[in-house]
Amino acid sequence: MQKNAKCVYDPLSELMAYYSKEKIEKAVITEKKKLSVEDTLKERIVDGDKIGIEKDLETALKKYPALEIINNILLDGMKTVGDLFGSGQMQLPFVLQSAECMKAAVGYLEPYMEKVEGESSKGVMVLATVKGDVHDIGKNLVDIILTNNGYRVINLGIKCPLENILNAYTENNADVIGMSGLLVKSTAIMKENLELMNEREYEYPVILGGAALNKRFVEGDLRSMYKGDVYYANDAFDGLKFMEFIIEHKKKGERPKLDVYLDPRLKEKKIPEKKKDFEIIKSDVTALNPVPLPPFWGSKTVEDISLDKVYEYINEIALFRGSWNVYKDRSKPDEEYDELINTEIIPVFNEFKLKAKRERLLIPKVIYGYFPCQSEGNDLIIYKPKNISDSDLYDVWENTNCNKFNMNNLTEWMRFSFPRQNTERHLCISDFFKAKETGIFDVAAFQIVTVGSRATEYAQSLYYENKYQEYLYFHGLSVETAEALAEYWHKIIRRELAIDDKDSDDIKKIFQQGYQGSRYSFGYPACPELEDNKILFELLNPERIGIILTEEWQMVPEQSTNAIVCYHPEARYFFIK
Ligand code: B1M
Repeated sequence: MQKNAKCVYDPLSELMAYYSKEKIEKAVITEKKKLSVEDTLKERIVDGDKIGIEKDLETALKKYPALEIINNILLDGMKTVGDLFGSGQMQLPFVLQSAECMKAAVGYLEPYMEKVEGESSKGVMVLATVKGDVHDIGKNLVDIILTNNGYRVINLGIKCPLENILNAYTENNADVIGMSGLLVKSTAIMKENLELMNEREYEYPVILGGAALNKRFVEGDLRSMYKGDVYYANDAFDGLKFMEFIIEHKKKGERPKLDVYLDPRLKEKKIPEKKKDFEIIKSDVTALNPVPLPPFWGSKTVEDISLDKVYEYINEIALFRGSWNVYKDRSKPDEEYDELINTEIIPVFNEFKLKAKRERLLIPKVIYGYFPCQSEGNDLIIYKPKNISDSDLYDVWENTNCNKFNMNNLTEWMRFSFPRQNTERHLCISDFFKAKETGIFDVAAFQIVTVGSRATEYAQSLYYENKYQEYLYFHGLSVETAEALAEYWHKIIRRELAIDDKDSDDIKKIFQQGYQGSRYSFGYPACPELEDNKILFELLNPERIGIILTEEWQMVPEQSTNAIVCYHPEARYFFIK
């Protein structure tokens, strides 16, 4: 039997119920209605109401075998949950609450079933985040939704080589392969995996999902090259929809007829003429700007940072909509959404912030520094003092006369090569720094921030304890706190460079670059190469605050982010196409 099958008291549900007048009223109505046990159980699943569900399950067991309760009653409830989610009437955190309830109910019924491994499931998916990618949550959400809709999921975890996926597929007599990944590079890995499967003449059905994918790439390009069937899932419920579709056809012994997706916009789109080499021009970014003087050169670590201060920089829209997936339904009045945010979401937000602080689940740490630099074409050269010892290098460079840098006392240390736009303003990050030929030394700031490994461990523990809703809430809070720390530290850097007089007083405007300069994270559109993390790590040595780099250039702990900070007044976000 599952550890948490007995459901007595759940503080989070209690808290949410406390704030959810609507639910309390509903509970009273339900009581009055005296529903049948079948309807009561269904309603419990839809409401995610697991406390005391054993009593109803006991009643149902007098009428039906356990497996029938699962297949005919509980799964029916989950189907309603899926429909409500699909039509925008139910938000992801509440879907997860339902899934938790489903898991607890199934856990309770398990001892009553004669279990033959795999026999009771509707189908089997082998699911993994692909090689080189450490993102967990998207894949885990897919696992939760499929598992609690009657499918068996073999979750192989992150950074998974194709060989492991194929072995698990055979060993478990699976029906579908599911691959997930958040990085742009992961889309290439997925393609490579399908090519290898072609070579070996495997035609297994494959569902792909993750932020860097899109329908045109998967159901256009990949579908036309892969000999088996491949589907693009935009979210976890799409994954469920395709799983159902595949199994349905498999049962009938037929292969579905699938169209190759053609992007309608492509028909009209004119292919831009490629610029000839001599036409590639430098941008018109001014070089007349004054260079600010940083308070120190070199780098330092900062560990005693107030979490409350960091919380002030959390972008609530990114957290509520992006990470927690609580969206506005356009067909409904704004007031309804505001009510949901104020009565359900904000109290949860406040509760989790307190919990993280009280239990030291999020520990902000920063490493940052200011370095003399010059640009050379698309390159940014970072200098260090000549003859500096290794032990002094990764520290504040004491006794460095800030005003007297010249080629006699500096030597080239690192070099970033940034790409340049081949349209629009032909921008390149290096344009925001003084060119080498001017003889002037400029200042580049770099920062790496983290909220620590305890955040990852705690999020994982919630997932393994089947506390799905808390998992989503806490994971979202932890990643958005890392992002908030980056925003906060960028503010400190602007203050230290004395350019913060341009800062907006409105935090929402700060999130839209309401300040002078720009913070560019490696892997984002203006500097898309994740490999640049390697140079940054040599520059700052963030192992000093417990951050390491994987061989695929991702940072561990997961809740970490880095950036180059440009103070130049014309530095704004831009895209390299
Ligand atoms: Co960053 N990040 N991030 N980030 N981040 C991305 C992933 C990025 C795409 C943003 C962008 O460029 N627009 C970009 C990667 C681009 C690239 O590959 N070059 C990026 C980058 C560059 C980075 C850093 C490298 C930046 C830096 O510091 N230099 C850095 C790396 C961190 C590290 O190494 N540890 C970084 C850091 C961070 C934060 C820590 C601040 C934070 C957390 C990251 C994390 O989750 N581990 C963060 C966030 C929040 C994002 C975005 C905005 C959101 C990611 C997320 O958590 N989504 C993201 C951009 C975006 O997605 N719009 C971005 C919520 C999650 C539940 O969704 O995993 O997509 P997702 O799963 C969904 C669906 O995709 C689908 O269902 C799920 C649920 O509905 N799905 C499937 C997924 N798999 C499926 C499989 C299926 C079916 C459906 O069937 C098999």
